[in-house]
Amino acid sequence: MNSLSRQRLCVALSLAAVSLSAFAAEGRSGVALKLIATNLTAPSILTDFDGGRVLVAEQVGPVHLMTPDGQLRPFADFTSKLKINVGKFDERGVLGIALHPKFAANRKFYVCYSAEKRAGVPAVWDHTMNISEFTAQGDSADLGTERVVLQVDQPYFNHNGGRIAFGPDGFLYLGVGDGGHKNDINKEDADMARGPHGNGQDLNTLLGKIVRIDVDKPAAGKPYGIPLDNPFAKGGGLPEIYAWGIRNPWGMSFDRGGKRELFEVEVGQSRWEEVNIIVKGGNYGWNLREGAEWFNPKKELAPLDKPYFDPGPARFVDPILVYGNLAAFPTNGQGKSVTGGYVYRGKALPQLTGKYIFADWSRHFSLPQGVLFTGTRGADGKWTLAQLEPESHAGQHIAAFVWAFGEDKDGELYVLTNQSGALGNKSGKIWKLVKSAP
Ligand SMILES: [Ca+2]
Repeated sequence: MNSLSRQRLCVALSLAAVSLSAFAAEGRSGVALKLIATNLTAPSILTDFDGGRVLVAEQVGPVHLMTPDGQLRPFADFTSKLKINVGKFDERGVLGIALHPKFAANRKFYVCYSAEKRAGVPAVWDHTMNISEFTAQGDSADLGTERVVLQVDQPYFNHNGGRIAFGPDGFLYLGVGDGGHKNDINKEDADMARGPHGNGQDLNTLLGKIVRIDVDKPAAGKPYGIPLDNPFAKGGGLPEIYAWGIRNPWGMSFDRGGKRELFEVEVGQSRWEEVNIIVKGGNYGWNLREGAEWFNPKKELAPLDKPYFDPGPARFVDPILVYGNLAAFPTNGQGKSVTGGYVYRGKALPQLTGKYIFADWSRHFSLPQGVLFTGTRGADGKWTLAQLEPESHAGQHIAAFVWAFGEDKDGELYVLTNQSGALGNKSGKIWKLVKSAP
């Protein structure tokens, strides 16, 4: 291991050793979770719509308009368009929604969802992820207005990513997972039909990438255009690629303040959960690196002391934060699967301003034990992790699976949860982060 890698490893391990009780000792958070809506399955998206209302999507298909007091009315229903196992654990479904930057004028919005395989996809592959444009009419959307913008074929049901967001540059960003199964490597030689994998470092697939496209200027026979300064706009890789080395981006959002940075989280394999700031042309390491370690794709709990294969002159972008996965660190780990959130820019909770608010899905695969976190950038640019312990839900977890976060027009944040960790019942809830009672 070279000295730089050793230094990174030490940073990562020291972060993992910080105990939850140490965070709690910092005192009251001043934050509470206020229950806004119930009776949902797995609420996967909450995003601003208009007139103080937000769009709320359930991963299993229904999309609602929600008023500030939690009243829901139907907006659209993707149920019939999905390939999904309702009732089971599933990473497919309605995965991303973003309004066009000029939505007020053109009423266009974009949805990323898991569809049946398109023609020509090998039979052994699982599904096709569609990113489609729709046009709202009043307070509902006719799915017949669909214009498919981009399709990504998926070999497995898991690691889809599918979060989408418009950047301050007006382009649409999409996080795509590595294709699934595990380790970004084929599970056995007999299964080579799903590819040799190594998708994260392969610049000729959109799997394992952050993608950036221009939905307003279709060009070169495609339903979208390529921003001129995309890293491979002139060759060397697929022109849609903005950043690579990505595993499973379950969370991607632009900071609405500061430098408008793009925050992304990487659900890890077995040892490290990550938070990244995505930069153009950045290589985020997967599957050569997990967190700050050299990853071993053949034995995921045993990191290597050198890269699994020679990355050549590749330079990797370090995560801004990591925490240990309980699978590898049963005493010092802090969760199982990171859920991305937002940089807080609202007014109600000034103590959170500028912090990245996110979560771990649950400390237990079958029990609801999600944990909220803050990431804080220090004066030296380094980030520190702390548990965010709502006074309404004191303790090591909030007694729910944390499916997603949402943000309204005021920059206030919402936590989207359910009690099953699967897509089966109506235990899903929406909570707003509010000031706690004095
Ligand atoms: Ca990484």
